[in-house]
Amino acid sequence: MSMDLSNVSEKLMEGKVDELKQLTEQALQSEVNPADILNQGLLPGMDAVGQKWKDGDMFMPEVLRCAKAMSGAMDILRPHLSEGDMGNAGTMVIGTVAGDLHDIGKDLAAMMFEGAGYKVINIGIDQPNENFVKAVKEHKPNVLGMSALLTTTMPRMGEVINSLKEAGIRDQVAVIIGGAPVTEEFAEEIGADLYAPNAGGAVDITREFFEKKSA
Ligand code: B1M
Repeated sequence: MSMDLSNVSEKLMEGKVDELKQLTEQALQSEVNPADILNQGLLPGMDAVGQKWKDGDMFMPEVLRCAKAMSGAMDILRPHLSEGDMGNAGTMVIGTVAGDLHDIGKDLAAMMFEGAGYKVINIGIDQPNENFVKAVKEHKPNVLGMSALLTTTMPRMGEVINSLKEAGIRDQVAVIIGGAPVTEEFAEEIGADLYAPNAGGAVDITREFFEKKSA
């Protein structure tokens, strides 16, 4: 069933946690395609939040509230997405590097990948280098995502890549990095495969990467 999902985006942008949950449940009960709820409701809402935040039209407490609303809606939607009509794009392990407690951008990226059909193993914040390597060995993902928000913790990303090489598993996984201080140049410097300035773009460039690889 099709439905105008702009109210889903609006409730998300207003950070209405409970109302957004109710709306998501109602949409599912009305047999709206779960992928549409995500792609036409939640993700455009979250994109708009990101833009407002960038433009200085929204402040951190509001952004946190919106992320909480997104997360609550995703808890309801997730079982329907994994069962349903979104293909299994692969597996992703994602985490924030050691010494770094920032998780909002990392969780947004995790949600975007989940929405794009990835099975996402989110190992959390402040993860020692060896935990990334351990998770790659254990879950055999095709994508490893790392997030860093501090200039002092960015070097951990290169160290993880070196540890993957030492473990002989670097070639098994595409490494994507992101976070406010991270740049394309830095990604090249440390030998990451991909860099994304935002969580939504991360999914697109990963998709392109695998398409080129298999062409
Ligand atoms: Co922190 N903090 N913080 N902080 N904090 C920053 C990052 C800072 C820029 C603020 C500032 O000084 N202007 C600064 C870093 C300076 C630097 O190193 N360059 C800073 C600092 C200094 C600190 C502390 C050291 C402060 C202190 O204690 N003196 C401390 C460090 C703690 C630690 O980590 N060890 C600290 C603590 C905290 C809080 C705990 C209070 C809180 C974090 C809460 C949480 O995450 N649960 C916090 C916050 C909220 C911020 C700011 C204000 C906002 C970060 C955020 O969530 N942004 C931040 C200032 C800023 O960024 N303007 C700041 C929203 C989020 C959606 O954006 O994470 O960039 P972001 O994610 C983006 C992209 O980067 C990208 O996608 C998202 C958009 O779609 N992205 C990826 C991120 N990860 C990705 C991964 C990908 C792909 C894309 O693929 C894997």
